[in-house]
Amino acid sequence: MERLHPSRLAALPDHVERPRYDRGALRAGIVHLGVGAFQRAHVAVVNEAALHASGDLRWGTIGVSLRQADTWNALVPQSGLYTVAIRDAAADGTPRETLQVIGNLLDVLVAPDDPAAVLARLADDDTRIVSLTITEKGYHLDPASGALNVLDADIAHDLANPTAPRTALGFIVHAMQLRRVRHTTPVTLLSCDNLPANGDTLRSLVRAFAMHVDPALADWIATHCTFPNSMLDRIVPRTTDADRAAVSARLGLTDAWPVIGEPFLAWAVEDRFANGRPAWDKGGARFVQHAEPFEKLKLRMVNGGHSALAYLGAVAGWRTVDRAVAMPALHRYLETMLRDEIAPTLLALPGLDLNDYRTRLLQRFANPALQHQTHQIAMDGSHKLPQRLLGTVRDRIAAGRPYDRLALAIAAWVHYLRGHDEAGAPYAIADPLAAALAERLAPLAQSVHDGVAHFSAFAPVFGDLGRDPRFVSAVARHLVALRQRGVNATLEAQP
Ligand code: CS2
Repeated sequence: MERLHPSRLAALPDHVERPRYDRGALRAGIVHLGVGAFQRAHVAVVNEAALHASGDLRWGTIGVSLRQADTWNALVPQSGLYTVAIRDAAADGTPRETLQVIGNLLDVLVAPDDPAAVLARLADDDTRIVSLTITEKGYHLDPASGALNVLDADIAHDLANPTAPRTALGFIVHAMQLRRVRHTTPVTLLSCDNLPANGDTLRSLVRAFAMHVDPALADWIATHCTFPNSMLDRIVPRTTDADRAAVSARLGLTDAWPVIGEPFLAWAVEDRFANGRPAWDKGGARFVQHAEPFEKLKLRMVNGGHSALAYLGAVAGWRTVDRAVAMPALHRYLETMLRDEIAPTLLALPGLDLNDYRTRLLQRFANPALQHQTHQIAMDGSHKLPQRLLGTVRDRIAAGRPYDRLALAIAAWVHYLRGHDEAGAPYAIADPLAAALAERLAPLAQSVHDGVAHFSAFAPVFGDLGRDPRFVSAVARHLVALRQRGVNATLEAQP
């Protein structure tokens, strides 16, 4: 089969959507750091719709891979084209899929191979928006406080190496220095990651880093850059070789790296752009004044629900999200936790019916066409749990309300960290703090209660929550149940 390529678009089957704008005239107004599956199945899809609807050709994207050349290898021979496959199942279970070839990714840069090219791009006058999907751990922050981790080896490296940084923060700050000395135009720095107040967080991390470089630079950034907060939502599982083969067969052309997503898409972004923006509202985004209520809703319901389900499911051997949520005891547990413990902590959003939102969310999790792996969601728990579950627990404690099911989800994380499922099958713990977590877990061998107390005294993740004896007891009680009775029986015993 021939490769997907601009010269072969006419050969695609009619049902495949494709770029209808003049790709040759597209300028690169956006540089996206972390050009992974999520950006390609979400941000780029919205951007594509905006290009079609507005015809404003300033908003092509240069993608940057911060670590590996795999995206470059796959997409450069395709001149940046790739397919988004949106999948679900009809009411009778028949799988459905729509395919769209996306054209707004103009090039991919691999940061470790050519950091100078990335810096030059970020400093270019054409670059009006720098967006990021670098995952939680990509921010090199202390997960509980959100402060820059100045002890981090990569951050230390980047402070000392302005021409060859490794981290997104290093690239951004050193590129802003170039913009400053060249009097380049203002730029929007847009975090699209699952962090609370992601824009404010990015701003304070950039500022902390810039202060180490040059306080005058920190001031320049404060006056020339904006950092809108945003909430993005779409479930995007990792692409498998079977996905590549199936999508390529339907295209009649080989796509080395299509991305898979669910039909649902949401994006609420604060309308504070320093130097223009695409008409993303034409593609399903919503420009808002304050993103916080949207973000809390999403981080706590979608991601909190996901993480709870992922740890319980992975330990029980339920490998995919749809399989796990089909287990009656887990479904009931999740529904109750979302309704009774999470929803009451959310901020009011006019027009939002939380019951509908929850029902829809459980349907999204049940999508059988995604095959979303519980182990994929389970990774990096130390950087996810603070905003997904622990903040909710804190709010429940402050309100004097029960949080028993949330405590069970946290116990499931601790249980997951033992590194094998209930059938004894081992798995690796993928987490930047894995070594520290393992050390913290050691006392569990002697006493569950003392072990959980020691574990939850780990301030980078738990902040001061570990000092609450009732929290410690609740997590310990659930952990004993999970160890002794297993996941399913523990869930079945939930009131
Ligand atoms: C998931 C998210 O992998 C994970 O941790 O919870 O990627 C989730 O699928 C998205 O945030 C949904 O918008």
